[in-house]
Amino acid sequence: LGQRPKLIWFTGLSGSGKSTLANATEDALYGMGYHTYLLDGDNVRTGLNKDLTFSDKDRVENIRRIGEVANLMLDAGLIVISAFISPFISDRELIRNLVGKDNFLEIYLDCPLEICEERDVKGLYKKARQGLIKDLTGIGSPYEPPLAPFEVVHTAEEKMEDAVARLVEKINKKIKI
Ligand code: GGZ
Repeated sequence: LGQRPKLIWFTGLSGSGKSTLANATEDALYGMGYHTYLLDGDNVRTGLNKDLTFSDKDRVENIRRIGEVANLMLDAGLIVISAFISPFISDRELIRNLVGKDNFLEIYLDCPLEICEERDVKGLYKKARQGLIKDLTGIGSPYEPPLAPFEVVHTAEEKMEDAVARLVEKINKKIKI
């Protein structure tokens, strides 16, 4: 394959735009001829990880398994894109070390909690405020932002198309041969 395998790791709060941006980034890279695969909650938390909850312990296991699967996909030569909250620095560092520092492109979707809460696509924040969900990230469970990500997107400020164009240009430099 004419590509250098990389793991493009989106991290951020629920509602920060991970799925949207990850999907658009995958579409763009696929359109450029790259062989990609997108891992997200829709295909992982419903299948491989359907036994896991949102306790700290299960989030750690969720991310560990995703890292191992992504690592196999890198072995197969793919450009792997992932979109999980992945709230803990230590778990993301484990994956960085697992796949190799140069292969891990961490992208932080920096979006104020208030904005994520306003968007509340699935009504999870409302439920958390009502006390119906105890462990929602940002309310009852912590989120630890990356200290030195490959790239940051301020999703409340930047237009999605602009962010995708910027990301794709920067990613392309790392994956092209
Ligand atoms: C966080 C939750 C929770 C709780 C359900 N905390 O925005 P969404 O809805 O569509 O995506 C979120 C998804 C988070 O799963 P991850 O596997 O990415 O999380 S982690 O990396 O922390 O393991 C959210 C939904 O699941 N969701 N309950 N309590 N997100």
